[in-house]
Amino acid sequence: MAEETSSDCEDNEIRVVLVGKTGVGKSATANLLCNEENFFLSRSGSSAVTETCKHKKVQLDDKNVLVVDTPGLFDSQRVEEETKLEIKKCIDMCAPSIHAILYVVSLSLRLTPEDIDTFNSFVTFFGEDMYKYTIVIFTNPDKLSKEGQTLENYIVDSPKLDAFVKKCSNRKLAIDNNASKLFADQQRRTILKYIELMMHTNDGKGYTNKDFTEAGKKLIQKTLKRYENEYKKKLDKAKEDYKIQIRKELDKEYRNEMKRLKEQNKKLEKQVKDLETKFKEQSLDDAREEISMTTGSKLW
Ligand SMILES: Nc1nc2c(ncn2[C@@H]2O[C@H](COP(=O)(O)OP(=O)(O)OP(=O)(O)O)[C@@H](O)[C@H]2O)c(=O)[nH]1
Ligand SMILES: [Mg+2]
Repeated sequence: MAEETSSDCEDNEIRVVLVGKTGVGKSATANLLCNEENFFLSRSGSSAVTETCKHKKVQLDDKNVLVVDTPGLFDSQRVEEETKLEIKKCIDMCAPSIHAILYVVSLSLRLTPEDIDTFNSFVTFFGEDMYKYTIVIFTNPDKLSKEGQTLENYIVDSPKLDAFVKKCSNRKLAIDNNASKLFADQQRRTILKYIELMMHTNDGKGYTNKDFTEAGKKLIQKTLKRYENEYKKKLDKAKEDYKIQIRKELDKEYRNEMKRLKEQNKKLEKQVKDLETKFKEQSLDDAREEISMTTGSKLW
C-alpha cells in the first residue's frame, strides 16, 4: 500500500511525531527528546494543553532531528475531526515523510475504552502501515515500580494494548519524564537508538501522506466540507446583517429627510400666508387710494 520514497534519509534528518491521548505526556517526552525544559508546553490539567501541532529542529549527536508535538487525539472539548485534521497538518510538516511515530501511553492513567478507541481511530486514519513506524512510549514508569508491577505484566493485562504493541513489533519503551538530567540524557539516547534501529528495519524509508487510508482521506474531505459550509453560513449571515444595518441607516436617513422637508414645507406655507396677507393689505390700501383719488374723499 505504501508508496515510499527511496531517498527519505538523503536529507540526513530524522522526523519524529508524538501522538496519543490528551495528558499522557507527549509534550513532556518531546521536551526530553529535544533536551529542552519547556519548549513544548507540558502541564497537568483536565483540558488539552497542546492545541496545535508544534515542531522543533534539534541536533542530537550528529543527527538532525525534527520533533513534532501534536494535540491529544481525544478531548471532549475538541471536535475529533478537527484534531485529526491538525494531525494531518503535522504530517505535512514532516514532509516528505515521517521516520518515527511515538505513540505515548501514560502508566499513571487507567486504560479506558477511550484508549482502545484511540488505537482504533489511529489505525483507521493512518492505515495498517503505520505500525511499521511506531514505537509505544510508556510515561510515568514510577507508577509501576510503586505497585510492584512490570511493564510486560501491565501490557498483557490489557489484551487490546497487548495486540497493539505486538503489531508494532513489540517496540516499546518506558520513559520517565521526571528523571534527573543524567538519566534524561540516557533516555534521549535510548529513544534515538530505538528510532534508528526501526529506520534500519524500514530501509530508511518513512511514512508518507500517500499512505493515508481512504477513510483518512474521506475524513479530511468531510472536515474541509464542514469548514466550507460553516464559512458559507457565516458569510450569508454577515451579508444579511449588513443588509439589515444598511436598511436601518437608510430608514433613519429617510425619516430625518422627511422631517426636514416637513419643517421646510411648514416654513414655506407660513411665508406664503404672510405674503398673501401682505398682498391683501396692499391691495386694499391701493383700492382705497384709488377711490379717494377719484372721489376726492377719504373713505377711512
Ligand atoms: N511523574 C511523571 N509525570 C509526567 C511524565 N510525563 C509527563 N508527566 C506529567 O504529565 C502531565 C501532562 O503532560 P503533557 O506533556 O502536558 O501531556 P500531553 O500529552 O502533551 O497533553 P496534551 O497536550 O494536553 O495532549 C504534566 O504535568 C507532565 O509533567 C512522567 O514520565 N512522569
Ligand atoms: Mg501536549
